Amino acid sequence: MEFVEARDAQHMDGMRLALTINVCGPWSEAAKNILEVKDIPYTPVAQYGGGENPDLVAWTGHGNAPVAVWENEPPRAGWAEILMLAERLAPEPALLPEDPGLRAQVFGISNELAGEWGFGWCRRIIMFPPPEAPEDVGGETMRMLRKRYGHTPQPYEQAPHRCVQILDFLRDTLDAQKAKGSQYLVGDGLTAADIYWATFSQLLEPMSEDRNPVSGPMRDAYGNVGDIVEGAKHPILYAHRDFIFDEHLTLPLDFMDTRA
Ligand SMILES: N[C@@H](CCC(=O)N[C@@H](CS)C(=O)NCC(=O)O)C(=O)O
Repeated sequence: MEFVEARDAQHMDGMRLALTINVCGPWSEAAKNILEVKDIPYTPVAQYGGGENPDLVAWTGHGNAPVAVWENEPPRAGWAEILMLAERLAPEPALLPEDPGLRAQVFGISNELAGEWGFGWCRRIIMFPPPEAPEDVGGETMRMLRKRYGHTPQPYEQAPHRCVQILDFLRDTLDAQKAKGSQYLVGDGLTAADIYWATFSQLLEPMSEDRNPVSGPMRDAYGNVGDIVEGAKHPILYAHRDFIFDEHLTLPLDFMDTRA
């Protein structure tokens, strides 16, 4: 991926999307996939994971990723705001159903995956040292990540149980949908909820390296979910994400910096 530095991207037109460089970040991957499904061209902007990202902060007010900046509109950093921006710029294909009940389901499921104390949030907490560990354990990157994402409404030890609760819920939802003849999480077509699960599922078990090039210690960290979450690796969750990637998204995942 041809990343552009924030200090240069801020002077460019169109859509600029800050993405964590060289990392398979599920929030970043989801934002990318939403734009790609809708054929919205974007300039990938480098965000350095766990870094201060001073140029990005000066430009957008945010130091993490993703951040979507369309022309000279206010930057969007939350998953729902990025989704709504994409829906506005390219209404088709819609990733939100028109029916308010189905729409609420898409927002609800997506928030269970991408919201605070959702699946992604809790999986990240599981990767952190325990809260009582000294601030400098794991170096500067870990210190920054704990500072940004270590605040939780419940104690850290609840995080694996929360992951299981969400994974069981997704399994039950997919089972019920299958019984109705649908392979999608909501209704009978692709929605944002499917994209969020396909991307966030990398934190349950990354796809094979030919599909997701995450490697080394990061691959281990993504797949080692611990005993409690291990029991919720339901086959239907993998079948769904493979279907979504094969039918609707681009493979292999592309998050590595290709600049010379
Ligand atoms: N603001 C996002 C969440 C973004 C988020 O959690 N980003 C993480 C993904 S691991 C990140 O940028 N981590 C690297 C960093 O903070 O430097 C949302 O609400 O959708």
